[in-house]
Amino acid sequence: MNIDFIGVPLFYGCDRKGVEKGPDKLREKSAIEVIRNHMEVYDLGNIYAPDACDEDKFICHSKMKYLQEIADINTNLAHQVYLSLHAGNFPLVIGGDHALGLGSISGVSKHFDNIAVVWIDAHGDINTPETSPSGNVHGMPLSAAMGVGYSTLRNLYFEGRKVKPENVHIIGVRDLDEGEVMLAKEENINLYTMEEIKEKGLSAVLDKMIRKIKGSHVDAVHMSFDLDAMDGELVPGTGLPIPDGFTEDQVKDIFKSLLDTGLVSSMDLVELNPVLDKGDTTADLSIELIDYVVKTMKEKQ
Ligand code: B3U
Ligand code: MN
Ligand code: MN
Repeated sequence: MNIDFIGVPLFYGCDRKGVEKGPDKLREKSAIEVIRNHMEVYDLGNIYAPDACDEDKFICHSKMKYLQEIADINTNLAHQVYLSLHAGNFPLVIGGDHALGLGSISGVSKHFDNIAVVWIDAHGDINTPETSPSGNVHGMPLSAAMGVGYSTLRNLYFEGRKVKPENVHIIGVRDLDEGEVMLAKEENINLYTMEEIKEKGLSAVLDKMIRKIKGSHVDAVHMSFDLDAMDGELVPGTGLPIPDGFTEDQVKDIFKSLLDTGLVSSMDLVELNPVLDKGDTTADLSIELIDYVVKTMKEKQ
């Protein structure tokens, strides 16, 4: 299996510039060479992101910023991810903000019959235009992937739901909006909060999640990693660092447990903002985590 490195220079989902520089920053930091130490890799370049005018951001929808741009970029990403999987490769999608998660999931969902999504994040990203406090679409991709929210997003790439809510696992969460709490309950989403992890320990929580994933008879797991899942001190180069997050070792434990299932088909790494970074702290950490994932995948082969 080869790795397909796919950049998504998208900031429209968080409405804060800098995050679109993530993919090129990681290339500069030798991401491709680091991956190639373990596995063959193809750099598929960046998905085209059209320029948009700040004043026009609500032109398509009064409660969602840059809806059309995000939908167009995500549709192209979905197709790229689908083609990558179809060729027998592992799409590694580098953001850019987390709105791209919808494109990734859509591509994975077209290729496989029944998928699980593990969303590693301080946030739920299951808002809808009605519950969102910000209008930022990076807070909405996972609900759209489950078939909840506005039609343009729900029906991206192909019509209807991309993942069943009971196959959605959100881990590391510690900043949910009110509407998100309600939706998680209504839809029976699996939430593994930081509170629960502190109380029971990460390995007990991971055991529970892995058991559930294995019992759900999915044919693939998409792993979507938002850097803000980590402790705010470790990731200054992300939009809004939040305290009480994961350590580097904990994130590696999550990756390892998932990769050990042999089900992980694809991965996102998102919300690296090189402009906000202190030195290259967050970029270097991202490289270390990519190295770890690919090394672990190689050992499994
Ligand atoms: N839940 C809030 C904040 C947020 C979501 N994702 C990030 N921040 N990074 C919202 O705007 O939906
Ligand atoms: Mn996120
Ligand atoms: Mn987040």
